[in-house]
Amino acid sequence: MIVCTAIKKVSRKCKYAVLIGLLLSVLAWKASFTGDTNKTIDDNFAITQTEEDKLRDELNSRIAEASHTNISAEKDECPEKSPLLVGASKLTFESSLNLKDVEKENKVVTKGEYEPSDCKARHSVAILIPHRNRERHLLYLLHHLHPFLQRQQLHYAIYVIHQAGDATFNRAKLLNVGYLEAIKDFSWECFIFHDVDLVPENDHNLYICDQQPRHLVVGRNVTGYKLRYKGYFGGVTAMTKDQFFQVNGFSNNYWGWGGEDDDLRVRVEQQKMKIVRPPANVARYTMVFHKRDSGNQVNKNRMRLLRQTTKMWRVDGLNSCLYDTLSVGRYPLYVNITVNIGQPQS
Ligand code: UD2
Ligand code: MN
Repeated sequence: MIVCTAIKKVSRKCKYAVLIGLLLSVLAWKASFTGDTNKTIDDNFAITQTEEDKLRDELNSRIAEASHTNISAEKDECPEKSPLLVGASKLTFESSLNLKDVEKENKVVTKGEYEPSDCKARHSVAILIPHRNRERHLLYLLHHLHPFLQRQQLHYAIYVIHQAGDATFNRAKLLNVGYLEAIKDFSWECFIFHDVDLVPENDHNLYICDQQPRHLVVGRNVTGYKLRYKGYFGGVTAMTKDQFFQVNGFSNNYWGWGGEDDDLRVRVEQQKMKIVRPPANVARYTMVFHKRDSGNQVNKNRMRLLRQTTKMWRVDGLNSCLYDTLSVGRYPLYVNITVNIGQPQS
């Protein structure tokens, strides 16, 4: 939609340029004739001096209008640090909350996408959320995440990648699908891979990418806000389009719970990238309580798969991610991609 507005502006400007061009050539042509010939032309074209003046005035006012529109369209870049940040927030999870209310609170979001109206965002970020049967968690996340991202003055879109059917869940493959589908919409430079049940508590935890892959969950309420273990890379991570491409994305072979986040860490470290984290006092999340979902039992193969990552990463990832997109719904607050990703082999 943003692209469309830009195209409309450019094509309007082109029309004015063509009009001016035409007028100038008519004037030049007229100037090259004198006396009687001039009169003949006037008669033929029936353009009188008054009409010519009127036309010129009209054009001038159109040009003035166009350049005015242009000035207001060229926004200044947003400040390096958003003045809208508030720091730690007290999160609420009201059981009475519903989607219509959250939509009403976020009228500035169109088809899951937002950009600041008063300045040009410094970052374009796609948020990818793997999902099945967690509607309530999704609602809480949308409720908190939209204003959170707006306070960070980002250009962003939220994509929910919904696994169709009831085969074993595959978080990592859904995130690969999200990446491949989102880059068809826009050249997002940064991707946030985001669990549906993790709500950020502090808006100084910036949803942007860096020279190195970023892990945004240092602590969660349920683990006393401590890092689970040194190489922990689960929950919410931020990688640029190029970083994720360089590691060939996630493995597609982790069906069920666990291991896929460690596999991504191995890929990242193998490319000599180093995981960085925001300070512990801001990288804090509330995880909405849940039990292990049916269809997402512990993946017993995960240790075996992890031992093969350094051999397999080249042939297992974005370049081998096969799926059928069943539908793409552009809802007010997110883009929903429902996808058939198949089932585990064996
Ligand atoms: C941890 C990691 C998570 C992932 C997982 C192992 C943290 C904070 N998170 O989460 O990133 O590595 O372990 O796979 O450490 N989901 C559904 N429907 C389902 C099952 C899963 O939508 O039926 C999605 C949802 O986005 C959920 C995510 O997958 O947040 C991870 O699953 P989980 O929340 O059951 O696993 P958890 O909390 O142990
Ligand atoms: Mn969880």
